[in-house]
Amino acid sequence: TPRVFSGAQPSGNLHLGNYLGALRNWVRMQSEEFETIYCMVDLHAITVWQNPTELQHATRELCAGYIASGLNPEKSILFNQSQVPEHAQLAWIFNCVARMGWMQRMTQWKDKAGKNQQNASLGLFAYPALMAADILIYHATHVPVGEDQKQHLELTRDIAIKFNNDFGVDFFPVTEPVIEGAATRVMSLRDGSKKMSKSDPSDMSRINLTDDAEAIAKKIRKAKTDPDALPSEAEGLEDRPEARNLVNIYAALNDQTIEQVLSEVGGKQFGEFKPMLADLAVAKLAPISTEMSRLMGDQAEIDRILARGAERAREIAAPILQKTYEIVGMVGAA
Ligand code: AQP
Repeated sequence: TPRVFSGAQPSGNLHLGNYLGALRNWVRMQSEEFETIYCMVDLHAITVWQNPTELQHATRELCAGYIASGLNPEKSILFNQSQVPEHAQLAWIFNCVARMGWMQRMTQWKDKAGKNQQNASLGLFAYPALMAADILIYHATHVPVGEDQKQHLELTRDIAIKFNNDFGVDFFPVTEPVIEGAATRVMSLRDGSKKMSKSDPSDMSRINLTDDAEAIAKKIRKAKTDPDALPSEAEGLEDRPEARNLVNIYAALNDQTIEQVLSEVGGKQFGEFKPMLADLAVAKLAPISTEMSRLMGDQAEIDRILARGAERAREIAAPILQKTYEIVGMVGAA
């Protein structure tokens, strides 16, 4: 069976972008057809400063968010990255395979490091090599992610290909990105040119999976829009990024196409459309948020799920790391 791997950073609250762009697809792939492995990538989170107490809380809450969204720890392997040391071990090998120039071209690096690259962590620069290790330590072939991760997945393929070439082996698979659904790039509610993200300082820019009905309604009511009515055709959304984003979110939450949505709401003002969107978002997200807080009531159970997941993950990862060491020529590996 083909193997699926993906993950999210415990660097803040899970938001609607994570849910529509990633999590929902992870749940869909949890089937007879695939073996599914989903990680909380805490080693990635610390590439920028994380308060240790908050990191612990965010990691457990992320696990609760995975389960509340529909991931089943019996069907999928759910675990925390740092509890499977093989990720960091393989990442070191990949640091030695990947080239500085490849990393320098990454748009996430450029965006997150900003103008002061000299002051960014070395880990932030090497982020994509660790991500390649996350995927390839399981020989995963399918990686469901949002649009923003496309470039990192191409780099994962480059690393696999270069490793195989350098050592004359056919060992690491070339992975396929799975970027699917109506909302592969959900934008900020405050700025239609920026993606919704955990690290945006404005909480009004995103809908968190932990938000209650009132907070969701308020954020949608205050979302940036333009003064025009909604168009009845998709072309009418061109050059209207905020309007397009809200229609897109509606379509994704309601499992409809943009065209279907516009045939129903075309001509309406935002004053009328926003409450419809808020009701829909509350209906879809409130059960997740309720389940998350229930799960967070028993942290020992979450820790048990993570420990069990790490054990199962290591059963797959350890032999692949050993084989990698052997290929590279490390004494004691074979
Ligand atoms: N806005 C989004 N729309 C669709 N998919 C998204 N993803 C993230 N944002 C959107 C997808 O969610 C998965 C987990 O990604 P992450 O943990 O890196 O989340 P983030 O919110 O992107 O986190 P940060 O800390 O705010 O990082 P930056 O700002 O650097 O992106 C991934 O599959 C991602 O594609």
